[in-house]
Amino acid sequence: MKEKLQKIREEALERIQNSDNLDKLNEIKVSILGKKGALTEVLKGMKDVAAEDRPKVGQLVNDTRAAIEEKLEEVKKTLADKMREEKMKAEVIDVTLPAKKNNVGHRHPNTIALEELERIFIGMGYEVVEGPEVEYDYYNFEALNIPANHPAKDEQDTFYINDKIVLRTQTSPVQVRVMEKGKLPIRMIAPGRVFRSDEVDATHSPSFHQVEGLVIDKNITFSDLKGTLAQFAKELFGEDTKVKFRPHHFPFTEPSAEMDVTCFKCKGKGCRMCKGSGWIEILGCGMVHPRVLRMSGIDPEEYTGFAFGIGLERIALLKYEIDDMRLLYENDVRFLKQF
Ligand code: 2U9
Repeated sequence: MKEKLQKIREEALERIQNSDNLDKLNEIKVSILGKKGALTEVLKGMKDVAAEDRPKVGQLVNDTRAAIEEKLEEVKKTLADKMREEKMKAEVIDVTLPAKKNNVGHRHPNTIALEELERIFIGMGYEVVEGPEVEYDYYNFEALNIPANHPAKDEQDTFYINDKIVLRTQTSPVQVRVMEKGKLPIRMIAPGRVFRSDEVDATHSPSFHQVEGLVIDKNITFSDLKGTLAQFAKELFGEDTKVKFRPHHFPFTEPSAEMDVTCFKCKGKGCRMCKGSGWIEILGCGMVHPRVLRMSGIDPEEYTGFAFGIGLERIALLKYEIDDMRLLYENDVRFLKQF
């Protein structure tokens, strides 16, 4: 028995010592100390040992087990240390490598232009109000003095949901809804998406954005309109920007005008940007038509107002010298990351 234990011990210690990974070490442990392990088999044979020898043999078995366990622990620690060291070596960080480039998102040119317009008008005391994109025909046309036979109402120009509901063709319905509430004076801008049944090309899209403005108070005159929009143009395009107003026609304003600014690229000399004229058209405007005021419950004898409409994409294209509106809708990252 003694020799047998001695043999188990020697063999085990040697195998443990030679084991080169933790899995193998565990296999060895099971093969010696496990249920069917060599040492366990010896223990099972204890019943055949003479009673007087049992304490001695028992002691020997315990010593053998302790020696093996101690060796197992020792080698396990050595192997774990070795593995950790190898892992550390493999994972060494080269701090001289160039840093990984993080892609940062960019604001869309429309968003940049909108935030700029909002900043300017908020600075002048205007409120920003939004409203529904799906509108009643009444708010989109009738309340704005656009008659039933007006070409804008044609199915060619307007997306109809049914005979009473449309996709708004302008953000003016938002202003009508504010006027109806009856809280005066009004100083507001209504930015948002609008829809027109246009073919897509470099300057048209079936869905684009407007920023419309409305001011209503006692004694508002065309001078207020001119002063406000001239100041707006200076803030948007630079202090040396001049404006001019050309007579125009809109059903919802009377008189109506279009406003041009001196070309910010050539300062009025004439270039490709302004098609040689020195002027660039940027918005439509006018004094709110008395019928529009009356329809929303405002007395045109007591209150007057002015309104304007700006195409947001037009401002973005001009400011960033982009020559095709379609680039604004494709959302190609290579295009967007320039802004
Ligand atoms: C109310 C009364 C009047 C809004 C106005 C324009 C002139 C205008 C165009 C600019 C470029 C549309 O996007 S565009 O094609 N808009 O020229 N819009 S006055 O007038 C209003 C609005 C609301 C109650």
